[in-house]
Amino acid sequence: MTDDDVELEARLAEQESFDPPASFVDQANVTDEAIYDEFSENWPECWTRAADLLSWDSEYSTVLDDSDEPFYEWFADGDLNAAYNCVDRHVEDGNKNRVAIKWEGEHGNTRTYTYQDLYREVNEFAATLQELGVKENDVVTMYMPMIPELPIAMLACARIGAPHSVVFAGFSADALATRMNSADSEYLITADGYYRRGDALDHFQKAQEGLDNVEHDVAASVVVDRLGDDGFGHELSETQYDWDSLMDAHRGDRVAPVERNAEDMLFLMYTSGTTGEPKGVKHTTGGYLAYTAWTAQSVLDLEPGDTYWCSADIGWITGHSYIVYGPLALGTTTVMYEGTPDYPERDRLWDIIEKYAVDVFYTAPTAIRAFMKWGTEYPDSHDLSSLRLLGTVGEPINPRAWKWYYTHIGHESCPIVDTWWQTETGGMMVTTLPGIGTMKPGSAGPPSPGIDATIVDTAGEDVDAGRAGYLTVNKPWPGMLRTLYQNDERFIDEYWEEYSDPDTDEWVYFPEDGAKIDDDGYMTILGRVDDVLNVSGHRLGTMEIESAIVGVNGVAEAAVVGGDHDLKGEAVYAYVITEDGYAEDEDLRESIIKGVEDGIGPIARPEQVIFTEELPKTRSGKIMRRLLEEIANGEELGDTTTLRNPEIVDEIEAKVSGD
Ligand code: 6R9
Repeated sequence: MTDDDVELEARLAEQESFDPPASFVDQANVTDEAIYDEFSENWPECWTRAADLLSWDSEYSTVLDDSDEPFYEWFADGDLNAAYNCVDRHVEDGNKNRVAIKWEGEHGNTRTYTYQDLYREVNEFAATLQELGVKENDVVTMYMPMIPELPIAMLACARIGAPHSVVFAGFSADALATRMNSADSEYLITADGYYRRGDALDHFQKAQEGLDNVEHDVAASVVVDRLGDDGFGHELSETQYDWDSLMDAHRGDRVAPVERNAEDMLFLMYTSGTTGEPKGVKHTTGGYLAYTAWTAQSVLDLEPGDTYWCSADIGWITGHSYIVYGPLALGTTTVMYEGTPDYPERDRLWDIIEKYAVDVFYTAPTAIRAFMKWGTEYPDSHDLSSLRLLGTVGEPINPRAWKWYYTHIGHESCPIVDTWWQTETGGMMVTTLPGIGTMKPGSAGPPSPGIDATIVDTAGEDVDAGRAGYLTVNKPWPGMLRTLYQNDERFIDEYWEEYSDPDTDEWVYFPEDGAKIDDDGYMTILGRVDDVLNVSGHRLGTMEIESAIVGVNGVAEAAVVGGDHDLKGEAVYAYVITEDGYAEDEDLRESIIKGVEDGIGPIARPEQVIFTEELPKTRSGKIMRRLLEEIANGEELGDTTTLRNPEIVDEIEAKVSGD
């Protein structure tokens, strides 16, 4: 580091708040603080402002129907089509030649889709889906890498009113089968493979293993040929079709967008919860699209002429809302990248930003921590002056990482939005608005306009500033999940039971995050308070990992907790009891790791497997996870007096610390 750098770091280390630069404010979409009052005074009618960003086939007459709480309905008697809103209307508005998707493959090969190109491909794939027998309301599963065929397939589904269920390509074959079974999905769109750090990966093999475990008949699968000559030569069965051949047969076909009711399902997205079964979060057409378009406009400050890049994977909610639906609804150019940030070099992302002159960049703290570790020479070797705004999502960002991002990527001239939200919320909920709010590194900011969020204690009373409590949302919002797929009961149990009061008919949404608030109403998110881990910004249930581990031959019992990790935020620690007759050896450790990779995916791979004779349990037989977490973190241990077997704690601790 130069002397200037040292001086800069010292100055920034002291600074606790930052105002958005005037150059940004001058051009921002939202700059008047009065928006907060406007939304709260006119709630719920304020949400017409979001709905007005869309084109409706028939106008809605009520904004919010709350006659059957918590099964809220938004814009309920309106009709619209999401694909029409994300594609056709931009073509009709004279913007057919504007770029919709800029795709960058891992090897540097690129593809550009104008809105006209996207219109053509979405229509042709919609015709293909119809030919395969897909009807309105059939759930179509997608298990695809980051290639343009993924958003094309999603939008083609939206065009014909078939909800999609996208399964992250890094998830295992088992995870695919579980999700297809749960959604009774008879159609799969997948790919032969993709590239990772220069290697061709065989994705079709995994998809095939998943299909083998689907309990019902699968009517058709479509396979994109991504690898060409690098492919693995798999034969397609009678119900498996090659994407290109199908598309060739439908060249020039057009399919009229189906009028969907605002409350009709747009997609399902499975996410982790406290039990082993992933939850099928249901999002609808009107509320979700209005909410993602509105937040993309007000928080990401997107405008049609922008080139915008969100480096998430479309397999997660962030990619659904802020690579596909929000940006395309606004007519923006959205960038998609297939590979990893460090291939072929650690400057790949900065190279892409420079190459496409990206205006707005949205990424995750786990990535920022890796960039920091790699050093400033990588971003410094690129011209990043096109950037106007930066964003983060997925986990808390510590002030040091925030300041690094602000200085070395934003060069002190881009505001940062630290956006708290969830799969279930559909879009951003707690964040500053970049043209208005003072930013405080480490704190996401106030609830967005129209979002009534508070931080409460276990009794539901507001906590004082500075004290830790639980984040709650007291009023519904258009982007919210409507239910868990075919499981209304679990929907109520998981999100509403905790803080709602049926006597007064007050319904409160509980996201299962801890948080605190300061005197200015800024919220700092402290992390999950349930058994959900956040590994590199990816949401994983401890129960899912445990059930993968106990499925391994030789394992009797397992407890999984999260331990602090410099880069991943949290890492998986697995405490394992072996069955009698099995050695606690390297072979078993490897089988356990493989069991987790096969059951969930490599992202859930345990950082450490710790064999133990017993797990610390309370007298009533509950595993004391808190202690296991403290051990993983090398922290001083809390109270062990309620344990049935306190002596085991020292033994486990010695194993983890290597003493
Ligand atoms: C969008 C997304 C949701 C969980 C959420 C919280 C954590 C997300 C955050 C954040 C602190 C932020 N989270 N954004 N924590 N600051 N800005 O990530 O959805 O995968 O469902 O995860 O992620 O714990 O509850 P999802």
